Amino acid sequence: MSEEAKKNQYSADSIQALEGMEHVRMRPSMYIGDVGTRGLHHLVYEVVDNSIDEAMGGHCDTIEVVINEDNSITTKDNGRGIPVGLHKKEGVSALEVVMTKIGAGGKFDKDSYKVSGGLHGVGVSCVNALSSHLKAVVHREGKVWEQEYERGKTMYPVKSTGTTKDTGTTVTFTPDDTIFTQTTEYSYDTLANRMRELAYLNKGVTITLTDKRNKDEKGEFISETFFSEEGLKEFIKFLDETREPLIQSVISMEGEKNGIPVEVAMIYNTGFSENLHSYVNNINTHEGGTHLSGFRRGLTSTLKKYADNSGLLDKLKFEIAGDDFREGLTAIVSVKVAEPQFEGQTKTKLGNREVTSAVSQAVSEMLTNYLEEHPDDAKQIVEKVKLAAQARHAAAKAREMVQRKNPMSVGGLPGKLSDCSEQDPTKCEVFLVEGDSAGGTAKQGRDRNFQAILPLRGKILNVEKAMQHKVFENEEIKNIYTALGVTIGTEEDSKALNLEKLRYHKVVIMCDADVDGSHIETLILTFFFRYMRELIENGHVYIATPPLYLVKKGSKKRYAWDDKERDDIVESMKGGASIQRYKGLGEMNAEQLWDTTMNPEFRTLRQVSIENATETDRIFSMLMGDEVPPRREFIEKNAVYANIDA
Ligand code: 0RA
Repeated sequence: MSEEAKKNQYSADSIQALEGMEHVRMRPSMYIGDVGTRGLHHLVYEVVDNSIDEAMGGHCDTIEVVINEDNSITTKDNGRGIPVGLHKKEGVSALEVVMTKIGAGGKFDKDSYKVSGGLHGVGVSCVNALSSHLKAVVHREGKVWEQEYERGKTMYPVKSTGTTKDTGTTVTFTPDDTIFTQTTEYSYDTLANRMRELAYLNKGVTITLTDKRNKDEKGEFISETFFSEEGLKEFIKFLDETREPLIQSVISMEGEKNGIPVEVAMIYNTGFSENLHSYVNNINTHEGGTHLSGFRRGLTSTLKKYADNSGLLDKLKFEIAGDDFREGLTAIVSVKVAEPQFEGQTKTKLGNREVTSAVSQAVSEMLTNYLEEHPDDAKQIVEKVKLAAQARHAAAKAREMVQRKNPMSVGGLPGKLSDCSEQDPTKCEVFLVEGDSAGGTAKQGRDRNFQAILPLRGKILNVEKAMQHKVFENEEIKNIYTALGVTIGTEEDSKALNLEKLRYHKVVIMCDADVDGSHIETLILTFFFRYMRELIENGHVYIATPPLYLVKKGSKKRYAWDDKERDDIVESMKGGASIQRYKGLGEMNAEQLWDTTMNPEFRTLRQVSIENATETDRIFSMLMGDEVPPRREFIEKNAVYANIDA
């Protein structure tokens, strides 16, 4: 190539790179999912993932994440440092290529478990494109190198600013507020949950998180260090902390099967729910996939074989089903797959066929050994399976009742439901209201065209503590199923929720703004989380926010949702204002309820989403489970919705 041609080639490539970066800025959601809170936090995960990659390759053991005072983020690792030498094809430093070229990925070696597809693994260049400013500092080859960027555009060529004995990469970025228009404020808890999870998933790596925006009582920055020596074994204990163990030890294994690194940990508790968590390359695969199928297969076949041989199930009159082996089971499956294929609605379902048998074999070997070495535990587990099978028979009958009712016929709808007249579910809303009296007010206040009211009697069943058949037999819960028109069982999955006939696309929980109200709200959310998770995942669940105060002066009336707002209003009224505190929905008349809480023009609905299913699961079991102390501690420390980003 002539010099002239080379120059043209270079500028053509850099134009392409620029276009890539421009494209990220034009369509950020394509790369990071959304530009709300989730996307904002995703930027941090993206950079940290690269450091974790270094750690997985054995090149790094410490990662520091700092939320700076101005909500910019600094991540620092002691990996090899991003290469700074000339990138032959691009004609600039490799650092610049990694930072400004979409799809350059980062690693030039193919054998790292870098995630393609899904949300992670889009590259640090994406973070750069979506930051108003980013600075990369690399310690490598005895020198300190740096480069800065503005909205992804290089400000100056990579320069050396000093010497060093260390290696590693430090990235400081400020999310662009013209992209993240909703918020650029980082949540410490959200980041802490992810860093904790990463520490468990990558044992031996120390991850610290520091919040420079806040100081504690001692005048020190809030900071936590996450480190796990035993990985999943400790993760399981953390997840099941508030459940009563059935067996004392964690059953776990770590190894490679058919070239696929597999890690599994499981424990049985005395509860009834099944809590399976699965990860691929450190990403939580909410929708499961081939690795989870492999786990189930290995578990079922091994336990079945053991139970049959042991003769413990001889007197049982019916077949044991797969589900029976998983009651009271908490398990984590983590695999590393070189080229993962992600499928499903949220692209969190692993599709790679070869993974099923790898995991299944790993689980069989692990469990066979364990059962042989721990006959007492084995007996406990089999006894529990037997009980589960018996309970399942009772539940199947109760569930049939829920399934059989046809919600489309008016006759099938619950008597307590005041339905709306609109037939198009996308336009319809249903309010689940605590108590008959508030239900009455809501019924008068609503717009009957598109708003339906379902009053619930007092506290609904705590599903966290109830066996399945009790849940399906519960009147209030049956009413929710029939009113919503959702049934259990699809062609693919007999336990999946069928939302095809969902009658309202907005399901609004409306409770008093007091302690009792929030308890009831939590009970309903627990039910949705355990039995109708798809409803939450598809964005159908909302929480209404009734005001706390009415401030009046003469004929002037204004509502306040918190103390500050109340004080501001009182001040703006310049004396003589009276304050009424609403203790419950019942104290409002129909018109007030409509104006403040139900009218789509003025109300605020909080949409419920699941930010981190693993953490949410732990919190529900803590809040609603048996052990009181952790619950009290949690309630004292946090609001109830710490992890339900509503
Ligand atoms: C490209 C190649 C190599 C490492 C990295 C990128 C790298 C990226 C990030 C981002 C944050 N921390 C990071 N650490 C490393 C391989 C380096 C080599 O072969 O020496």
